[in-house]
Amino acid sequence: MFNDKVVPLQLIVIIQIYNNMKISHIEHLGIAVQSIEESLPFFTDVLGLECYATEVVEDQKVKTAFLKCGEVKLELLEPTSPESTIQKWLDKGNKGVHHVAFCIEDGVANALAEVSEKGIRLIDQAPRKGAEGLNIAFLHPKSTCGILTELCEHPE
Ligand code: CMX
Repeated sequence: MFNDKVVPLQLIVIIQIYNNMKISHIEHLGIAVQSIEESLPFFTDVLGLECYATEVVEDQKVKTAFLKCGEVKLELLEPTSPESTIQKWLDKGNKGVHHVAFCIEDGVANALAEVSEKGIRLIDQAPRKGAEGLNIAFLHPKSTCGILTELCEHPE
């Protein structure tokens, strides 16, 4: 039988184990655009941000352009195919912020196991490679307050 002082301490330890995931910052905001070429001048010429890289992510059927805004990046996403999830999202009349990506300090795989345990619907069952070589995994917006959520980590 635990006494009054020991029980709360044990509860704290259990809560800390259960809330293991550590988010250091928002890694990037994914912004869907029909054309990077047409959209980029707003971000560079009006907001004064620097586009430091572009990359085609074949398996996601997107072309990306990255801009730095302090510690947070903006990732412009242009569909490269009618089958792209981005094209489908745009075709439904959506545009602008498409997803929010959080940087996980202690492993996307651990975070996936933890959020899955908490009832969150996973899109990716395991981390995979994303743009800029990050390990990434998406959570379904239907279980994340309507926000398509990406967990990511820099590879070791
Ligand atoms: N934000 C919020 N809700 C979204 C969404 C988004 N970006 N995309 C889709 N949804 C919602 C839809 O509105 C829809 O809701 P309703 O049923 O109420 O209408 C529901 O999710 C299902 O959407 P859908 O149009 O039927 O699309 P799918 O189920 O085929 O796909 C999703 C949705 C999120 C599973 C798919 O887009 C996905 O797997 N996304 C992760 C990968 C990705 O986005 N890749 C592109 C970026 C790559 C990169 O950053 O490198």
